[in-house]
Amino acid sequence: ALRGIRKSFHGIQAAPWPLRCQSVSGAGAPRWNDFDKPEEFNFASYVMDYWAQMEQEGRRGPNPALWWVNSEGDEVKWSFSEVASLTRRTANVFTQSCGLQRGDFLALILPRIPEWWLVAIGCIRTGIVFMPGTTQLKAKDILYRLQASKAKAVVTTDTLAPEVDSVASECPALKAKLLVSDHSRDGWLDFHSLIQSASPEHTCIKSKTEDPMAIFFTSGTTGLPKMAKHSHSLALRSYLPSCRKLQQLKPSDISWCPSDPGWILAVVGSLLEPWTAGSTIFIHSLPQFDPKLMVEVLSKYPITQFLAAPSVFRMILQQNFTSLRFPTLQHCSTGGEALLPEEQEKWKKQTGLLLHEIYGQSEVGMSCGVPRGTKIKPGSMGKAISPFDVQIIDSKGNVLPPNTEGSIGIRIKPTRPTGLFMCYENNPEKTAEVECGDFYNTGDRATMDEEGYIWFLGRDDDVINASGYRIGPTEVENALAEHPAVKESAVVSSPDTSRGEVVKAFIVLNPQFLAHNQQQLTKELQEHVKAMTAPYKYPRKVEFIPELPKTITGKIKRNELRKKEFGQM
Ligand code: BCO
Repeated sequence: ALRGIRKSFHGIQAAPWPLRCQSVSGAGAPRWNDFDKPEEFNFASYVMDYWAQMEQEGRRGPNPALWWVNSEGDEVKWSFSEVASLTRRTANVFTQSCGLQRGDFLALILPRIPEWWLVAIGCIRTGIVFMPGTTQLKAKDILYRLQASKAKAVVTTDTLAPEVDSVASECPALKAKLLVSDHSRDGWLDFHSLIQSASPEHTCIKSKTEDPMAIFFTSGTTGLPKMAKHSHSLALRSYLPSCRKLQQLKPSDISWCPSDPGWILAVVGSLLEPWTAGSTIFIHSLPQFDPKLMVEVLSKYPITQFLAAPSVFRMILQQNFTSLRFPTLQHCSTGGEALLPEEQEKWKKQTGLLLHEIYGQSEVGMSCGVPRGTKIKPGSMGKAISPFDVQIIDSKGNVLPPNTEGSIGIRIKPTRPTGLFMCYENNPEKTAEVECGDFYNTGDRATMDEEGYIWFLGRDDDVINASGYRIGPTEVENALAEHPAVKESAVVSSPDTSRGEVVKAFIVLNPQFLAHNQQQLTKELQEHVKAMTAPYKYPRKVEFIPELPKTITGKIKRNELRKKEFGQM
């Protein structure tokens, strides 16, 4: 793909940008306070075009806006002007070559390649709602996403194009398939050649802050993933003073968030936050996770800020490096799952750097955290980030006193805060289910101390958080049910020293499989799940049992199995 990028984009210069920016406040001097909600906001025109203009006026340093590398020594560096120009071309590809319109949904399933950033910003310029998805998705996952959203377009690479093709006939709404590749494929539009011939002139839409911008699929205890719909206020939030205080990114920063771009952690940490500040987004292709490679990258490149899930830090620490000193790294943040106090301590001892926790969800972006320079209480995920009013609530939405266990709630009445998701698309029942009095109920359990620091305890449902992935047990159980050996199964969370938690499946076998070698069967079932659905969900632990614990009405007692795993029974 990189050869294609070089070939296609070589010689494309940013068009001179007429001074058409709606805001010149940028992230250095936001003109809004945390509670303002301007009627209009568009990240492309307010942020990207602002920094392009700053560059053209010589008011931003020489660092690129985007710096992409891989392990083969290939590199792409784009200035803000180049990104602005390329994303205007991308916007024209969507509206002119693909016939897409404002409000259409587009599935964005790309690995860590520069085109991901072009597509996301191209969507924002045109008002097309982008739906990021991890490249681990399988045909069935893609089918569900395309059907549930009635997506009009999909953008992906050679690896997933066959999976899309295998289900496309069942997706009547899908009218454009865009391929990011050096090769052509029947029925697919070639992103690189279209972008080359597209005009670099495009007028960004004037989006209302509350117009939809992105959708994230997120798992629950039951059913298929829900579509958490976000408005442009997700991007506006990065612009507000409280968010700017969190990492305190500056134009001279080089920021690396290696999270898969299918997750909101990457959308916020590797798009909205750094570019709002005019920083460089650093991207490594990372086809496979490798803690040694990550250490090499942090040592080799002048990265100043690093944001990753706790499992990444944990797995780096477990390599037992003799030295972990990074010459330019100044600030580390982590979010997506719980971090243990001893892990924080170990990171500090080995690197000399503090590890700042962030708490968020697909529905809320980042809602709590430890802003740079403020007190860290190891084991706590920090305090609420304004304008979110985060409280610990009971099941009726009453605010609980300090140090009392309850659910983490975000106040939505009388005013829904900037940055909180709009709703679960096409699912008013599920949207209503998570409303609890005046609060959005995150489903996470915690306590809050007298200073407002929040201490995470776990989920209040059966959702599993394995190495930062939110996994619904029924998604795994449904995949297992399609294997002939499985009579029934119950999937729960189980503790793990590397991943915090892992997926564990308790399986009752069909009689004809009882005599099979259990080790072999375990492997076979794991591979089966990896083939049926996104492999990160596969059960890393499997136990065969004669029967599942059930209530009198026949409901599986997952709670009982989970408690056993955590030694609580
Ligand atoms: O461990 P195994 O080798 O047995 O299996 C791995 C992969 O090898 C395998 N796999 C991947 N692609 C495959 C495949 N198998 C078949 N076909 C494919 N195409 O599946 C397993 C995937 O597990 P993994 O993703 O956990 O892999 P890995 O390499 O162990 O990565 C470790 C981590 C820590 C890098 C990874 O778990 C990770 O990225 N975790 C963080 C997730 C994250 O960013 N979460 C944030 C969500 S957003 C949020 O929480 C809101 C916060 C503001």
